[in-house]
Amino acid sequence: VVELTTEQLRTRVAELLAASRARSRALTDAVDEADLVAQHSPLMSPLVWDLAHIGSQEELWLVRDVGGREPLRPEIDGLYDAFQHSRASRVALPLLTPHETRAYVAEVRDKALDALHTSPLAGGRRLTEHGFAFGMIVQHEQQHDETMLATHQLRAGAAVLHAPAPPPGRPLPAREVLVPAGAFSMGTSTEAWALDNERPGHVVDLPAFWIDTAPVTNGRYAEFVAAGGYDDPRWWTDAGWRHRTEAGLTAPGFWRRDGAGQWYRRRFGVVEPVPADEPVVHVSCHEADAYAAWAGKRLPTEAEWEKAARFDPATGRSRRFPWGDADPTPAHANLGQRHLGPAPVGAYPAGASALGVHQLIGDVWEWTASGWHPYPGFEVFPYPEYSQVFFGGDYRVLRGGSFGTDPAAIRATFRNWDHPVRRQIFSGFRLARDARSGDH
Ligand code: AVJ
Ligand code: FE
Repeated sequence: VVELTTEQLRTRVAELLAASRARSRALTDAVDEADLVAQHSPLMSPLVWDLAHIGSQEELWLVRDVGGREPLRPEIDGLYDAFQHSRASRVALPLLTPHETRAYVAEVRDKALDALHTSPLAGGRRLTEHGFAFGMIVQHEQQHDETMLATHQLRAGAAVLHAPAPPPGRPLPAREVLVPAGAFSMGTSTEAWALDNERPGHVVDLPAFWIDTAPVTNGRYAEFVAAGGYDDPRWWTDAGWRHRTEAGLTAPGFWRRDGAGQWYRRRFGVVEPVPADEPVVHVSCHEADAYAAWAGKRLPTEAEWEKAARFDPATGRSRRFPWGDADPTPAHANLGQRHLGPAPVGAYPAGASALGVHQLIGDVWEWTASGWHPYPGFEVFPYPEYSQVFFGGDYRVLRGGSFGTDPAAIRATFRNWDHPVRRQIFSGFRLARDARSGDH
């Protein structure tokens, strides 16, 4: 990790804040006023709520806390508190209009930049050490930008977002690799902007296991559908089968079959044939578990995922990213909404891990077998509502980020979580299996 001077750190933070705001603006300027305030799905907030909530969190942490300023509009705090109102109910609140929202977030940003230029980013409070509070707010805005992208996917009507196609796929040398038994370092105590749930770094000892070099593709997943996988309770957990039945699941989200049996998908307003070689996306954890059972494998635990991503057998060290310690570039991974979908398998050879596992970062969030729990030695920082209040709930961990995740909001230690029924997120999965003695 390169050490920056305070002035370099301020410049870097200002760039990242500007980039996240450009993304928020692109996602909200793409649609008209009626679309901004509409409820596109009961699972999602109106886009104008996300935008004002981004401003509200920035005001809370950067303007009031770090900057020590008085509230700009204290009367709106409750409207944009995610814990006070469910996503489905936000459309009925007396929200700021799109015009008021844009003025509010711009005013907050001015004051946040004042705070950036006056706050000591070293030798002061833990909250601002290495610019943590600013990094947290950059990540928060980017997380909501991914959520807004998911809202765009649920929105009916013609396409409003456009992006070039991802790079082409290439054959991989192997379908799975053996991860040797042994200890590795999981999580982090040194990554400056890592969130509380990624800490502290700790040693985890794992038996040997096999992991797929790529996420499960549409083509493979379609074989499970064609084999009657959705109608065979043998492959589903009890909770999964109940959900599959109640929700009437028959295929991944946004898939439709024509009279000739060809699968089509609707993505950001465009209908096209489902490409066989891209990672499957918009599957729930229950569907991932069912596919894995049908395929005779299982989902990796999050520890297995992280070891496959970070462990370098040549040095015994854990890397920041699969390819090494350098921040992601467009050659490493499909991130940052540069493309509006996952890339075909093999599209990012430069992003492979030391063990030869591809596309761990970007493309699709990967469901794991692990529930949402704190690491040993976990400490809340800086507030319990980010991670802690969800520990032990009905959640599964997802890893790696998607094409909709910004590089600033993903690391090989980053942990996401969601309910196992959810599939409006950009979720896919890869498979693992136990090693037997003698495997090599
Ligand atoms: C980490 C993606 C589960 O969106 O619910 C945003 C991130 N937390 N605002 C979410 C978050 C507060 C969070 N996830
Ligand atoms: Fe939030």
